[in-house]
Amino acid sequence: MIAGLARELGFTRAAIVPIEAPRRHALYASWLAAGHAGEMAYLASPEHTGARADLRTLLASARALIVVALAYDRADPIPSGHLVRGRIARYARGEDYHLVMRDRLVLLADRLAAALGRPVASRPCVDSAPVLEREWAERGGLGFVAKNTMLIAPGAGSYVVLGELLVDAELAPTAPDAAPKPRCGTCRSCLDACPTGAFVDAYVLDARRCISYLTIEHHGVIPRELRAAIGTWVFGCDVCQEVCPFNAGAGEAHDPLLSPRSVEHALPDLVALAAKGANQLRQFVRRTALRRVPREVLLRNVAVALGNTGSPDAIPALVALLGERAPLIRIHAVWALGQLGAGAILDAHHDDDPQVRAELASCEPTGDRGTPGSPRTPPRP
Ligand code: B12
Ligand code: SF4
Ligand code: SF4
Repeated sequence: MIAGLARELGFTRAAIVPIEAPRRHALYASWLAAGHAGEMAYLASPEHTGARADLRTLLASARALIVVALAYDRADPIPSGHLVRGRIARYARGEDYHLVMRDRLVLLADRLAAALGRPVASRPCVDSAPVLEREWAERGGLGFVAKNTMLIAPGAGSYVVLGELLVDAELAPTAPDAAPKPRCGTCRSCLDACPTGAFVDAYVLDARRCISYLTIEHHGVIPRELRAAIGTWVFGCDVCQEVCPFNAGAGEAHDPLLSPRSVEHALPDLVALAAKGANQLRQFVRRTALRRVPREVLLRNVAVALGNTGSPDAIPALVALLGERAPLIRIHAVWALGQLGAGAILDAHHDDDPQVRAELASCEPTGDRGTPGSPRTPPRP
């Protein structure tokens, strides 16, 4: 019944899991203890760690957990023109999946109540809710947790987002509770391809080095030694999924709401993005996951990406960013201009902010900066 209701609502996969203790909570705790969560302090709060250990903390009357996966668009649109373009992670190119997922889970609860002929107490969970989402998806048989830590649903691949619905209805589990079978074999493509070397080991990611963390969760100055490796990602990163053989091919049908809203929401013209004022940017990010970062953080990311394009066409946009009020943006614009060999411009820039001045001082002196448009590639960390 649940599978049918979920399919009607557009979910790619759905399963029912009994309310039990998770098996990987100790791994989660050791990940936190190692400091791999960086500044995501909420993950270590007693409310979060407690609720992740016991689903009933979220709904005391819970009798079953419905886990779902929703596929998003994996195809890159084909842009026209020869603009300097950045990249936005695939999950963030369309309607914010948090909104889509929550709405669907609420509908699923309504349909379940109608099918059972009685009211159902429920609690939808997605992403920021204190739930070990990948473990429950694996326990429900939706797929397996892979070396890149992604839940891979064979057939659909890893380009799926997860959600859960706790319900007070007694529902029969849909998957045999067998031990999950990792299917990566000897492959380690994702671990080797990660541009910032964020994997400590298979199955263990140090978020502090992950481009997704650096461009979305971390709102301060990006460590200098990681900036070049970020490449042209301005929000999130898909490299460890792009190289995965389980993502080869077209995949299964995805939700149309999760398709890129426009080419600019997938492969944005960085010069145009850098020039957007507050209102234009608000419009651009409306109802997308991009709205989760403040303007200065997005423009910080755009500055880094412009610096990594190696294109002289990026220089005027970066000069304009030097006029931004937020020192965070100016710091990264200075770095980016240094990458593009625009030493004369930096020599002429005077700044009142001590952090921006420190960034200017850490750029090499004029003469060593090369000619504009000839980027220096710093050594990999
Ligand atoms: C914090 C967080 C991040 C952090 C840390 C990610 C990480 N790998 O830990 C950062 C900001 C880096 C991040 C990045 C991304 N995220 Co995120 N993130 C989360 C969040 C909120 C918590 C994850 C967490 O608890 N991490 C701590 C680790 C220890 O737990 P875990 O990821 O569940 O890992 C399990 C395995 O590693 C396993 N494990 C450990 N050792 C071993 C050993 C073996 C043999 C096995 C089999 C398993 C295993 O146990 C762990 C506990 O279950 C979840 C939502 C949620 N509530 O769960 C979304 C979530 C994981 N993120 C998601 C997405 C889409 C992404 C990105 C793809 C976004 C992007 N394109 O930029 C990247 C992917 C990077 C990556 N390779 O993980 C999706 C993943 C969907 C999927 N198919 O797996 C989730 C589930 C959100 C959602 N609702 O869909 N994310
Ligand atoms: S999302 Fe990018 S930076 Fe993060 S682990 Fe995967 S490849 Fe590395
Ligand atoms: S790239 Fe290879 S090792 Fe990495 S998740 Fe995919 S199959 Fe597993």
